[in-house]
Parts: sequence; C-alpha cells; structure tokens
Amino acid sequence: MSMPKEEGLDHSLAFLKEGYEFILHRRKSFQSNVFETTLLGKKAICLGGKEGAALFYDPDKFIRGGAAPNRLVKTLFGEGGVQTLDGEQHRNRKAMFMSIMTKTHLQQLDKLLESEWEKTSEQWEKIDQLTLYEESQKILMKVACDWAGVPLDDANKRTEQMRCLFESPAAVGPAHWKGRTSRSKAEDWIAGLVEQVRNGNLHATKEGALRVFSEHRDSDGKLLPVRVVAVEVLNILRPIVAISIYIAFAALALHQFPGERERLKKGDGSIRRFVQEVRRFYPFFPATMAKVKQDFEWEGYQFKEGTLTLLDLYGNNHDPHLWEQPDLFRPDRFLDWKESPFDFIPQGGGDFDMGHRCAGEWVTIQVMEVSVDFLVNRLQYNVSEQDYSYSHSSMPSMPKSQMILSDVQKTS
Ligand code: HEM
Ligand code: MYR
Repeated sequence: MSMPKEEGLDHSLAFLKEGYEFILHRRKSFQSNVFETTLLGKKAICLGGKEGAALFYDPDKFIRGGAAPNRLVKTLFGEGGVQTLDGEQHRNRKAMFMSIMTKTHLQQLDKLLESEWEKTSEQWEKIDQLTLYEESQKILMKVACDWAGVPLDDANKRTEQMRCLFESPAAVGPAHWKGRTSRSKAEDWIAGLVEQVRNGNLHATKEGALRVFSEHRDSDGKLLPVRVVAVEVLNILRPIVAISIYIAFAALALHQFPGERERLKKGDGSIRRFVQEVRRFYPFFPATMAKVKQDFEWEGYQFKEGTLTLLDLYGNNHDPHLWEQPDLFRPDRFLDWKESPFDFIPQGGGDFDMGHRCAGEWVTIQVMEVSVDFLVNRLQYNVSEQDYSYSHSSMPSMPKSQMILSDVQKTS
C-alpha cells in the first residue's frame, strides 16, 4: 500500500510558514497519522498519534545517528552528544545523564532556585520594569552553573551564549551564525574546566554534572573526549536556561487566564496541573527526528532504510483524538490524564533510560513549579499593555514582548 503523499517538489517553505502546525494540518487533511512529504530536498515521513509515537520510539525501527540537520547539530545539540547516539553508546551516555537526576540532587536544585528567586526579586523592587524572559535567564544560568559545579566567569556573556544556542537553530543569516559562534566559545569555556577537573586544579562538587561527566567512562571503560564532555555539560546548562521560554509562557497564561491565577492563589488546584497545561498548550519544540534503521512494514506501509522521519510533538499535544478541545487552556484536563508516554510529549515520548525522551523533563517541571509559585504567591506585579501574541511559525516561539513586568513587590 502506498503512504499518503504530499505532491510537489519540496515543502520546506510551507514548513517555515505553517511551523508548529505543518504536520498536524496534513495529518488532518490526509486523515492519517502517517504521510510522506519532501523537506530540504529529501523524502521525509511524518508520524503522529499515540501509535505513531510508539513506533518512532522503537529502537529496532529508528536510529538517531545522521538524522539531525547540520544546522541543529552546530547550534543546539553539539557534535557527539547524547541526542545523536544509538544502541549501547546511547544507553551508556543516557545513564550518565539520568544518574544526576536523583531525588536528593533535584531537591538541591530546588533550594538553589528558590534562594536565587528570593535574591533577584529583591533587586526587581528597585527598578520600574523588567523583561521576565531575559531576567529569568540570568536566574536560571546562575542556578544551572551552581547545580552543575561550573564556576561562572562572566554571567551576562555566558547567559547570552546559552540563549543563542536555543534561539538560533531555525534562524537565518547572522542570528544563525551567532549561534554557531556561541557554541564554539561555550564549548571552549567548558572544555577548559573539564581539563582542570581532570588534572585536579578544579574541585567541582561531587554530584554536579561537570565532575560526574568529566569522570564518566563509556562502555569500553574510557573517559569521554574533553570536547564531548563539554557538549554534554552544555546539554545541562543550555536547556535549563531555555526553561525561560516556558516561564514567559506561564506568566502569559497567568495574565490571560486570571481565573486560573486566582485558583492557584487560593490553593484550589495544583500548580502541577497548571505547569503541565503550559507545557501542552504553548508551542516550543515542534518535532523530533530520526532515520529508518532498516526496511520494515507498518500498517501496510513500507518504511525504507535511511528515510528521515519526524515525530509531531506539538501536534500530539494538540491532537483532537487525544485531547478534548485541545485549543482551550484547561489545566484540569490533567486531573484525569491517563499518563501515557506517547500522547503528552512536549519533551519527547517513550522511555527515559532506553529512549531519547528528554533527560531534563523532571528538572523542567520542578523549575516551572517553583517559578510559578513565586509569580503567583510571592510577588505582586503589573503587566502593562504589550504584545502578548506569539508566533506559530518562528521556532522557538515565545510571547512577542517577552513578558514585561512592572512595579514588582515581594509579598511577605
Ligand atoms: C532531549 C525538549 C529541557 C536535557 C529533548 C528532546 C526534546 C526536549 C523534544 C528530544 C526528544 C527526542 O528526540 O525524542 C525540551 C524542552 C525543554 C527541555 C522543550 C524545556 C526547556 C531540558 C532540560 C534538560 C534537558 C532542563 C537538562 C537539565 C535533555 C537531554 C536530551 C533532551 C540531555 C537528550 C536525550 C537523549 O537523546 O536521550 N529535550 N527539553 N532538556 N533534553 Fe530536553
Ligand atoms: C534545549 O535542548 O535546549 C531545550 C529546547 C530548545 C528548543 C529549541 C527549539 C528550536 C527549533 C528546532 C527546530 C526543529 C525542526 C524540526
């Protein structure tokens, strides 16, 4: 049987224009969770739905090596990082990441974050207004470095480098190139620290990523190349700073759905539900990519070895077959959510240890919970008229005015 196929030479332009909704639009019009298109001159299969996600995360069917476009590897991912590994190498590397995600280590992160919010928001009382997106990045970078055992040499410069890494993958022209330069500078910085840890000149905390990754051994018992350790430490620092996008969206939701804010303030409904709905509702990571490992057949369709395949992360979070009225912001939907690893997948799906699901999903939820609690219960502020819109095509998306807050006061 032949797969539903979008005719025409190339659909990269439509992808740029329709952005987050590109795959879901076509899933709806083909009435199919699998279809074929052409992106960047190459045949690509798009998958969605719970079954599509389950298939995508079957390691016998798909591999990551060679799947991510160069512009993503050169900015967001880095070369030789966990995102690009398969099989035993991936299992070993992923275990390294998950080993730092213990309950006690996550509690330490919580404490660091709370105290940084405290300190910083005191400073905010002294200024007229601030941009939450930008200011929360400074908080997050400071906390991420403390947690990872990384001495932060120049906070502003390094925070900007992290921001460029996640803002640049889909950008064009200078903004994209700035991302590539930021990567090499940030890698140089961390590589220098890895060398100091290894030769005993820097005593980084025992549980932090810098020390754990510097001392980690692969399945052959060898230390990782210095550059690869740098890439992996950045795979902790960068995404923690990227949570600033979700914090800005959470502040937008608190502003645009004041009833939900009131409920949180009264303790009527958990912060967790609200945070989950922010992660479901707003566009962030559009789709993830893999390649067909070897020829196979699924639901009568042929998947040919080497074919690029995209999983519709945003689309599954907005799939009307999986969510009632998906385009409404309704945190209570999480009260009876059945916890499938394949429907709610803003940070990837499947299994943490065996698959490529985001290693930092718990960190993200926790950081958002602490931050939302602060915004709702610890601060008072005004949100003046500004552009609250956000694009469904520029990636990553964020509220256009980046959430400007004014007259911030701490509540006692
Ligand atoms: C992987 C999203 C935060 C570390 C991923 C993937 C997505 C994602 C979509 C790929 C899933 C796949 O390909 O199957 C996000 C979003 C975040 C976030 C939207 C919000 C800011 C974090 C944080 C950390 C982190 C805070 C670390 C503390 C990682 C790592 C991987 C990953 C190491 C690679 C996992 C692997 O390949 O096995 N993330 N993430 N992420 N994320 Fe996150
Ligand atoms: C991180 O790993 O730093 C967290 C998330 C950053 C997301 C940035 C999204 C950029 C758009 C990627 C385009 C993918 C094309 C399919």
